Amino acid sequence: VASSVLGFPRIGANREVKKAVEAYWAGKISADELTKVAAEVKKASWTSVKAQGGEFSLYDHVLDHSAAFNVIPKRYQGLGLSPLDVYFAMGRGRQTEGVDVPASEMKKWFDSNYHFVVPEFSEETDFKLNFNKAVEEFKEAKALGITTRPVAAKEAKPGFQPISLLPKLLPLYKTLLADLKEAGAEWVQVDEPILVLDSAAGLEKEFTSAYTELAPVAPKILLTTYFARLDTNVNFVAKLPIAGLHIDLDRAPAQLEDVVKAIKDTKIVLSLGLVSGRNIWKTDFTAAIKLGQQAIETLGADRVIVATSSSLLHTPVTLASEKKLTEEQKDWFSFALEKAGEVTTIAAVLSGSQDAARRAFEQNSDDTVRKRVAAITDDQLERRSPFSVRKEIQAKTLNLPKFPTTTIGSFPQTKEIRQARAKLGKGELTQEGKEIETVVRFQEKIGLDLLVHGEPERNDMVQYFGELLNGFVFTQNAWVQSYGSRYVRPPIIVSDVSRPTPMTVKWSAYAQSLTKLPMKGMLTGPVTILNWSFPRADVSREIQSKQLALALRDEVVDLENAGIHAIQVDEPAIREGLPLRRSDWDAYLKWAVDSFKLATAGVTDKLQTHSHFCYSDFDDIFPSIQRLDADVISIEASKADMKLLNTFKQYGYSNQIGPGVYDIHSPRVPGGQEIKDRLKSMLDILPDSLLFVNPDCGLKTRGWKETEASLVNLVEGAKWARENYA
Ligand code: THG
Ligand code: ZN
Repeated sequence: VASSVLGFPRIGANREVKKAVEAYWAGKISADELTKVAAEVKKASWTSVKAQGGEFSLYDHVLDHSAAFNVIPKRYQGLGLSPLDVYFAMGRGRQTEGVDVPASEMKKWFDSNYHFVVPEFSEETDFKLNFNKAVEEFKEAKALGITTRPVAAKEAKPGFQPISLLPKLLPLYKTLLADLKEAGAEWVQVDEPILVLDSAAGLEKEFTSAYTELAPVAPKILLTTYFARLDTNVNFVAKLPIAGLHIDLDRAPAQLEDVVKAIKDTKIVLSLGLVSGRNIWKTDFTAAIKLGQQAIETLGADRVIVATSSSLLHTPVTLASEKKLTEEQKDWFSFALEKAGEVTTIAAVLSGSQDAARRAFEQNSDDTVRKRVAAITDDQLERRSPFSVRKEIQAKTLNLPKFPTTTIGSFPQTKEIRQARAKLGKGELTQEGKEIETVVRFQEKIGLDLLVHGEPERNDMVQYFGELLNGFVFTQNAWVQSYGSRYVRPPIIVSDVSRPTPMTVKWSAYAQSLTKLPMKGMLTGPVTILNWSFPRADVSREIQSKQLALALRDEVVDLENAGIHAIQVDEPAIREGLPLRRSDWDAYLKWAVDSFKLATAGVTDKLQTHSHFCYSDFDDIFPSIQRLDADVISIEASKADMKLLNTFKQYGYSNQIGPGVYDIHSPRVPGGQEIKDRLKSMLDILPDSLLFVNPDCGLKTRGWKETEASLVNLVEGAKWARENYA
């Protein structure tokens, strides 16, 4: 029984790649030096994993394919930039002498916290093969004496149908695959995660003709699916001219039987995704081996490969970097390098050359928490009065002008504040206190209406709460890529969750004491804390979410009692947590929305609740957004068109909305006119009494200079709106 890994983290054990990329952007190192760092990290992961898979990227693997196939929008061409700088300009925008281009749109990769750069196909796209990354990496590894299995992702973007362009793209794939074969690759992994979506059911014809054309010139194709089940799509997949098929048995173990049955009479080799690429728990060997044996029984050992369920991109590099976890905790977990080891072990057990090890992880449970979850009632989920009543009451308490200006919560995090936070530990109102005062005075000076304290005490909006709640464990170096050079360190939920003491009250109350303007409290919602953590594997996501909701409910009530009149509970991850198959949506949306309401409904009508969503791709779950019943929601609408706002209108959304008036993910400063134009197009659709004016996300990653310039323009835009829409 063979074993394989579908892909590996590319950050490097000590964040070498992240640091080098940022140093290159800052002009501190050259392109050659950057390439050298990348080569060393690739070498380290290929040698330590002996990986068959192992695609690398300096920013995003989807962007790599766009660059390779010349899917480069006009605005990035003819700027006199090197190919590498064009690549980075597409990823993050660029504002240097003579060049001013915004970034391409980013979207969440299926249901993960990873963002990919969305390729912009158009009739004008001049498809050609600029370089062949797969071949280059294959040769690079081969020179090190390692035979990797290159990865060629096909157009696997959820919700996008550039299928009409397939005839233009196919010849390029043909060249790419033929070159790989010529370079000596035996297998090629072709990622088609789209096959786990309902929408792929209509693509049988396209798949059949594409693969019939590719197979004869390509190395053996391992068609790779992940994150959910193939369902009936397996019926046509089994007939494709492919040599191997990979399925995710971590997310969808029940599909094994159907898939085995469908390919039984073919020669297709089945790659079993037994080791999770999405969590950090040790694999349940007993269950994995049982699935492996089940496959071998019908297909024979020669036709079975043991693999990770997906790329390990979504897991941290290695447990070896963790010096603070207890031995017991280390025994529960498995990161990318350890998972590569598990894959080999399971394959060895299935081949009969090794005994199965026992998986040991025991959880503690907290009876008080369990009882409280069991006792949740429906009226705990509802505010006291409907929005129309609350709106009047809140208008008196908060006294905000029309088109109120506000921000999403975080302000720039300078090196000084990061260092102070690391040195002092939590809870000491010294450096952070000074920073809060600076941020408050800054907002007063700029003329914002609803203030925030800026969150200087927080590293990450999820990690911060995890550290203060019972039931979580933390790592020192378990970074996972979120987008480009930005990484997060998800906390790990290991037992029942509760709140030992208030978490944010001291900061918010202090910030409010500094100003007469209203201060907004800032919390992260239960669904988002859950989605951006590594959840437990022994308890449902629903239970974990409700435990988090109860802890947050207490915090919200404490904030109100401390004199805060507006509280934002962010749920940016609510959409990404949506199951990939439509038939699973309702159950998820029920507990996800209930959790948010449970967290926010414990207050009086005077309290204005806010919520924020990043990448607001929720046309299709709109009724659930409505059901949240937040008094104000802020959404990303700066890059997308105004389609989303039309959805709000169409559903008769009547609570308040702040569609982002500019994109904070890029260092670019939006012009004053640009913001007015945006407001104008928003007001063409939405009633003026509902509109808040804000950026599209938190300002943590921005510098102070561009933040000031941008917010000055934003406030000017709101004033303009007040004059013109009186
Ligand atoms: N927290 C978590 N997940 C997220 C976000 C978040 N996913 C979506 C979105 N926000 C992604 N955005 C970011 C923005 C900034 C950073 C990471 C993800 C970031 N990271 C620092 C870095 O890579 O240099 C490291 C973080 C730190 O210093 O603690 O700035 O907000 N969980
Ligand atoms: Zn956001």
